[in-house]
Amino acid sequence: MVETVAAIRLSATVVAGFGRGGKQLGCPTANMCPKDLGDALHNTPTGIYCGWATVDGAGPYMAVASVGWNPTFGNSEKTIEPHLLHDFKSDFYGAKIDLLLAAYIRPELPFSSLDALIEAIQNDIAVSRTWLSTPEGQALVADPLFAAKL
Ligand code: ADP
Ligand code: RBF
Ligand code: MG
Repeated sequence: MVETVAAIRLSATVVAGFGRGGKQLGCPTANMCPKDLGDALHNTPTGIYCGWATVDGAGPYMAVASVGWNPTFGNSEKTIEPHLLHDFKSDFYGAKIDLLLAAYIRPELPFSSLDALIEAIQNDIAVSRTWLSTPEGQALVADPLFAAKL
């Protein structure tokens, strides 16, 4: 169902993307500032992953993230954009995200319709929630990335 990977730890502020996630796909993604990511942007293999994330230290919340070029839309820049499985009361552009990617779900695919992409994303969310709820998934909350910063 998922393939666990060596932990990938990423930290960056949230920047604006194309405004497509929430409006077109019903799935807002917090785009991580490419400059803050540095080498990690290029070193992280493309694909859909799940893990955990904090927003300005709040959380960790379950997360499912897209890493790559959004081939359905043919972006020219690689992005890392997590969707958090939490109901936020307002947007958090400018906040700091700490993201732990722990399991690989599937490659990014060029879908031929918006509906097909939306269906795949909903399945990714379900798969993520299931795996992150297992003892193995839950244990990741204790990762040093989320240790209180003094
Ligand atoms: P953009 O193209 O600017 O990234 P999106 O439609 O993907 O636009 O919306 C992303 C923004 O929505 C995030 O930057 C964040 O401020 C907000 N947001 C609200 N709820 C969530 C959530 N559950 N996960 C991720 N981002 C969220
Ligand atoms: N974009 C794609 O082009 N192909 C994909 O297979 C794909 N899978 C995604 C899976 C998840 C769970 C999420 C959150 C995003 C995915 N995206 C994918 C990225 C999506 O196109 C992007 O978030 C929006 O276009 C907004 O930037
Ligand atoms: Mg986004």
